[in-house]
Amino acid sequence: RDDGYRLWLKYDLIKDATKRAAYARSTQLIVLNSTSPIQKTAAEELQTGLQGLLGKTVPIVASAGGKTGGITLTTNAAASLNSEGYQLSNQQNTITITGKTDAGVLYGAFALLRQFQTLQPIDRLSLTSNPKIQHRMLNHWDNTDGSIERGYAGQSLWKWYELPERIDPRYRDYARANASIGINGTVVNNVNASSRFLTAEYLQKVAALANVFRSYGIKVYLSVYFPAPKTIGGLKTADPLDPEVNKWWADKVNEIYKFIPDFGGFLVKANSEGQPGPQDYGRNHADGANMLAKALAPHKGIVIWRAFVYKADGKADRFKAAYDEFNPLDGQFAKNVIVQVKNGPIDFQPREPFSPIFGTMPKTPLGMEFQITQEYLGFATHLVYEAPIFKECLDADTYVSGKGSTVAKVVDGSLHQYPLTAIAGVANTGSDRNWTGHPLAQANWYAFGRLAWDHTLSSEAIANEWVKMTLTTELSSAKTITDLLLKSREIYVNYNTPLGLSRPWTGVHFAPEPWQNRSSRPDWTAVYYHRADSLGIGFERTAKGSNALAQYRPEVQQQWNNPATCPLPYLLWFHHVLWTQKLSTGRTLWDELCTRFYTGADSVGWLQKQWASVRKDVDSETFANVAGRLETQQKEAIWWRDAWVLYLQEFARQPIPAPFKKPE
Ligand code: GCW
Repeated sequence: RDDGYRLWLKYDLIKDATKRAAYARSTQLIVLNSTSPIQKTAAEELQTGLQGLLGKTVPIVASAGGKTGGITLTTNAAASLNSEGYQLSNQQNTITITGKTDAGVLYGAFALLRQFQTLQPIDRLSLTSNPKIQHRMLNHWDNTDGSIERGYAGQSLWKWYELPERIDPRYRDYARANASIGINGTVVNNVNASSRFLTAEYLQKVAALANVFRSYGIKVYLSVYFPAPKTIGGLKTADPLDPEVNKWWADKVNEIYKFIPDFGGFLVKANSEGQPGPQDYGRNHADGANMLAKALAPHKGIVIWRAFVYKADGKADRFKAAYDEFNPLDGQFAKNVIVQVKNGPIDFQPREPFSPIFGTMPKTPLGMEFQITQEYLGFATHLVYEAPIFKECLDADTYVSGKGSTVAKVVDGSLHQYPLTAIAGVANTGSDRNWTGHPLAQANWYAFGRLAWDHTLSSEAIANEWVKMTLTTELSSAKTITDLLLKSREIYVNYNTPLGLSRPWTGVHFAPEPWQNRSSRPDWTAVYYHRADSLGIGFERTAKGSNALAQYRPEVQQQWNNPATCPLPYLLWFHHVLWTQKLSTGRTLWDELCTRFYTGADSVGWLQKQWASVRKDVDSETFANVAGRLETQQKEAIWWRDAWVLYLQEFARQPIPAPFKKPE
């Protein structure tokens, strides 16, 4: 029985005895010649993994004593690796894991286990790997009361009421899972932050978590509430240029480092969606970020300042807001500040063009923010494998320094030589036994970590690796599941927001509401985004409309500014297109939309069939869990299709094209 708790660290016995014997030859000892807690973790993880995979207890020893056939852990400051990279080699059945640092050894240990888990040959093992991005982080939108904003897998993992005294063993399992994919930082609380997290009461609790995560190479960060000097400091202002406010933050930061000596730093959402910030005092984002940066600098802490901002203005184009506020500040941020940008200009939609900011701020380290939790992707009910979403953005060419200036090269610092680099994923974890609600959503956590380490990996390779480690090593079923994961995102897009539609929601972000125009803000209605009318649909962002396209380099504009040549997945992001317009597919816009809604919904049936075919190779509990969720998804995909088609038909006034049938 498998309830999914063990994630991709299952370590079930390898069935093939010949394989086991081959691996056994090089795994007779684990040689640990270090007192570092992180290296000790590495050795123990190897021992745990090998116990399961090979069914034998491998001793951890301080010296090989002349014996061959073991695994040696070692650090070498002169190795040509970056600070967290590793090297694996096998010579005469003796495996060496080399890191420049202890963390490198830990990542190397997990990489070696991955070789065994995915049944790779190891005789001539020779592998070098370096993370391309320094700060690889999860952002938890978790609150003091245990709820999670946009969390769909139960309550928060952090039991604030029990901390710091009781340490839930799950905290360690969380750290193991993250370390195994190279994640080295975690922001434990919501960006819509409570100032309570900065009180001594909570700092003790956060310190207790940090104590668990430390030996897995993971640093803890906090989201901060910008006016905390007022709410918990008793000051009259939180103006970032006020000397007393500066002193308050400096003292607070000193206090934090007493609790957590290796504290990572702050994440800040300010002047965004009603959150206060420096603009309340006539200051700008750089003023706010730099004030916090100054307090953190003596401790080597960093500030991650979010660029997710837009005004409650029904006339403006929200697409342009972040660029307008941040672009003029390029080069004005302190050295220990990273500006964290969501992948797209709006908000984690099923498909968005990359944020124009990535192509326009060479003097400011820009971090990437992806959303792993499926806020706009059917929560934990619909199957959407997200690696293709992440890759689509990372591989996009900004042209900022000519052809080949991909978003990935901006974010990993190689293009502009950023001194600091970061990538964050808004976590999809929660208190559900299987961590992510949907068993296959574990793949999204996994994929985020693997891409944060190495953005050149393919979505397919990551999916296949995850499937083999988590579900089955039977080749044909592993291939079927990989294929189903890879197609899942496009299927969702087809019934949810095809051809570049976006945000057909108001508050809940789950059910179709393309007609919903009652809202507390003029920019939170559905029509604000889709712009359907009697002539056509889509948001005109060329010079004929909001001209948001002008925020991109000319080469990028060229790809998108002509409706006749704009790739169909992005069409309605940039153009208001007539219902009767013929598209490159030979269909009119109306017929193409209908075709996508219908085939998208039908394809969920295909997902179900594919899943049914792997039954014999997947554990029964996971099988039934996924099958049940796919059934719900099928029902809801039809619901999406019908809602959109019937609503848009009121504008388009056209029949549903054959062979599709009008919904009842
Ligand atoms: O996507 C929106 C979400 C908010 C979230 C906000 C943000 C944490 O609906 O729940 O707030 O983005 O990213 O700040």
